[in-house]
Amino acid sequence: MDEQRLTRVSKYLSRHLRHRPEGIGILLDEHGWVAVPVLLRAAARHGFPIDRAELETVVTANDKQRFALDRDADRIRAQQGHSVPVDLGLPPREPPDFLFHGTVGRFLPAIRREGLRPMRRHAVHLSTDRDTALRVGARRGRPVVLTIRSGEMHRDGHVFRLSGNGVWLVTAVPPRYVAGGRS
Ligand code: HQG
Repeated sequence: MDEQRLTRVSKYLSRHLRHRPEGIGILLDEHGWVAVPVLLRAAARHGFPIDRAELETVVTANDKQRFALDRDADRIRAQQGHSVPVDLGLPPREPPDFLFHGTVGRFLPAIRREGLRPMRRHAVHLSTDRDTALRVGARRGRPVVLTIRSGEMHRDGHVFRLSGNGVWLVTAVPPRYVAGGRS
């Protein structure tokens, strides 16, 4: 499976497992899962045939481990990043003292004013290292990395969860925990 096909299938799955299941007529269960044969049939019916082997390759080879199969490989879901309501069932976890968020300069005035908001997703995404945050920010322009005082947030009662692919999730970050911008 070449790189281009891998990316195309990954984008297609992200779209329908995170944002628009109804676009191909599938229903995600409350935890975000859909049966693999149901997904494959729906994709084929909507002009994007994917075979089972390709699906498994996309799950295992995905650069960010965006998708997970359940234990018996019967069902698939996106590990995070949803805009449709799903309960990923992730337990609360104590975060490290500092986490990082990648964004761009044009959002800084609003972020300073109101903190980080999840926008169209369910949660604000934070990473454990600056490099990942830089890459996330760079999707939108010249990246700025914000340092988040996550340890302090946690001590103040904010609930953090860690997705299956290593992204820290929190409902929002009030402005006082945003330590500083750095290009
Ligand atoms: C910004 C990709 C104004 C926030 C990435 C971000 C990540 C505000 C944008 C994952 C704001 C939301 C998530 C406020 C936050 N005012 N702007 N108060 N609060 N923002 O895409 O973190 O490839 O929903 O800084 O790699 O950029 O899809 O979030 O710029 O892991 O798997 O609003 O998506 O992963 O954008 O990216 P997003 P994100 P995938």
